[in-house]
Amino acid sequence: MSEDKKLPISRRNLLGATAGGAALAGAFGTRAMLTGTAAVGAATLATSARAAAGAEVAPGQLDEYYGFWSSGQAGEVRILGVPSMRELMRIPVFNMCSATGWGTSNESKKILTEGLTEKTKALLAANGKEFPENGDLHHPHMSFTEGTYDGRFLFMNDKANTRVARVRCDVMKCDKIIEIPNAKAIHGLRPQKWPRTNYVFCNGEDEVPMVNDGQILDEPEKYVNFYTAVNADEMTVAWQVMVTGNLDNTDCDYEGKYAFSTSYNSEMGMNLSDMTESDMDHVVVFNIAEIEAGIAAGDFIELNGVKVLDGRKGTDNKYTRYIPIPNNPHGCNMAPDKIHLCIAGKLSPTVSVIDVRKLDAVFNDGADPRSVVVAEPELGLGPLHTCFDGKGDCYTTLFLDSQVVKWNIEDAIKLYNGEDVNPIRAKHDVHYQPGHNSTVMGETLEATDKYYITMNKFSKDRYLNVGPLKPENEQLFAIDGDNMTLIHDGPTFAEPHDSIIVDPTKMNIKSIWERDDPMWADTRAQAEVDGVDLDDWQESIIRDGNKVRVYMSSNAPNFSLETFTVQQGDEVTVIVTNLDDIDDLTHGFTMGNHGVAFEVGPQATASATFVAAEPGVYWYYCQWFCHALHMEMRGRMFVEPRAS
Ligand code: K7E
Ligand code: CUA
Ligand code: CA
Repeated sequence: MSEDKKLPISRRNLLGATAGGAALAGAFGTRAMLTGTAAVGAATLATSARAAAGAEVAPGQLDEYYGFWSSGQAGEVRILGVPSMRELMRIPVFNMCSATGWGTSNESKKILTEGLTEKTKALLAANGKEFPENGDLHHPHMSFTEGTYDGRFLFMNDKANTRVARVRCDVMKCDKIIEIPNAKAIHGLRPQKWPRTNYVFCNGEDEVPMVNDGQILDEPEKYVNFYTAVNADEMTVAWQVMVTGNLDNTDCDYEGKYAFSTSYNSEMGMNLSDMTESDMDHVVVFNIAEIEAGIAAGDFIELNGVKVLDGRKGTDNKYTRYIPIPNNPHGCNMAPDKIHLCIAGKLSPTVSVIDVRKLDAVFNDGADPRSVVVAEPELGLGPLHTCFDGKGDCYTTLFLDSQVVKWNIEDAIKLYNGEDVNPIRAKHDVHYQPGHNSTVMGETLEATDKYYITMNKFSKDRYLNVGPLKPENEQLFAIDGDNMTLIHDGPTFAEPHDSIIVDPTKMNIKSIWERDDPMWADTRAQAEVDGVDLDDWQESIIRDGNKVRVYMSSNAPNFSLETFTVQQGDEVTVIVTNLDDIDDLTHGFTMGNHGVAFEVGPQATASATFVAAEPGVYWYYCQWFCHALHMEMRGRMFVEPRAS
């Protein structure tokens, strides 16, 4: 290569073929490298290390664990096998899905629209939409019973449109989505851990006027923020607490007493310099029993149908306490020792450790809020999130350092008390800029030291160039013993934001739908009115004014209707019931040129409605490969010209 054709300096050029920021760090001696493995090229390491760690998943072999992944601005949940990291399924939630018809089928549209406020419905209608077609899904978390996952539901937030959704784990489909009134930009979300998930705690990130009707605009001193408890069984808002400052991430204890939320904008600043002005922000602590007593005593205002309590700073209230924490804190993670809450400092290189047993005194005896902080170790630059191995060690991501730091809570407490100990056990480079991280069952009382996943925001020059938009990157480590061994390193599409890793023994997943599943209860009720038996072979075309309901069954490789005829301008609803009851035999229904396609799983019923606006012959077909004669599984819709 001639001098003038030299590539620009990049990590790859600097290091040769096996990229690794680890080697870079080692070569320049800028970071404490406490593990021996990190300096080896990541790609070669992963293959051999996987075998050594006993984490090989041969073709056809099942993974040890389920991983439930968020997808950030892609709006869906993904199911991965851990440790193979094979993507097993995608669950559309806040996005539109071409494959499954989420956002197109009547069943999904009902879920996407019914939980919206009237104001949002009107706003969307003015923009030609029935529901938001995007979402920003950050935090997927499973329902709990007595401190561990119970396999019933997953809950997740949509920051973009202030929503909370629930996924049924028996069929891995979303069954409820609600918009949270009053709050703006639901970000942090956690299910109650004890005694069970009666509440899903979630918080708005953005501050707005208490009544946001345009009367107050650029008067930030009149803005508030709302902490919300959703009734997890009914998917309704149980209560809200108004707070001072914004709210970022949330978690709760293992006793059902307290919930917590970080605030990076205690300043109530409206621009970057104002939001980062103060050395200390805070964590808000919510006292669940006092809030419930306040509701019972009528100490609330009703705002857009929600009971709202006043927990603002400076008011003499029993509902909240504000614990000063340095500096724009982010992650909020309750340790499985039931005692320690870890607050990541973000702009501060520290993690603040709160002993939740000391909170009673702050609420009841006026103890200094800072007295609950029992350790504040300096761990590195940009601490964002912490996860746990169940043995007293923590893993905290360092965004700016592109590292994970393993550290010990008890030693951090000793250091805080003046003892000469180093709580840091190891630092390991990750590629690059990690956000969330997870261990197996790590946010439950059954946390393990089995695997550790780090979800990194940048892949930079790590993969073949795919254009200006690069993939993100995630890395899986085996963490049993004292080592961290990299066993997977791979790109992901936007955005591996957060994940949980779940023991399959917690799950109870169906392989075939129940015929009377509530997902299509409305359709079943309509079929009864129409005199159609959804459980039997169907060839019924019901006309109801200009509405036409077309009932058909599928049985590989046939639809029960090879043709049906409607009139130009009819509103046509096609209802397909898949009478196949064989594992993995999904059909679909795609109506050509009408923007209609949906999945019909074994024993499921699904439907979509469209207007047959233009006369002609239109083919419909099954879009899920179901049989050797799958291509032949098709039929014609005749649209007769309107009689003039
Ligand atoms: Cu979970 Cu990014 Cu939404 Cu941290 S937040 S990274
Ligand atoms: Cu049925 Cu393809
Ligand atoms: Ca701040």
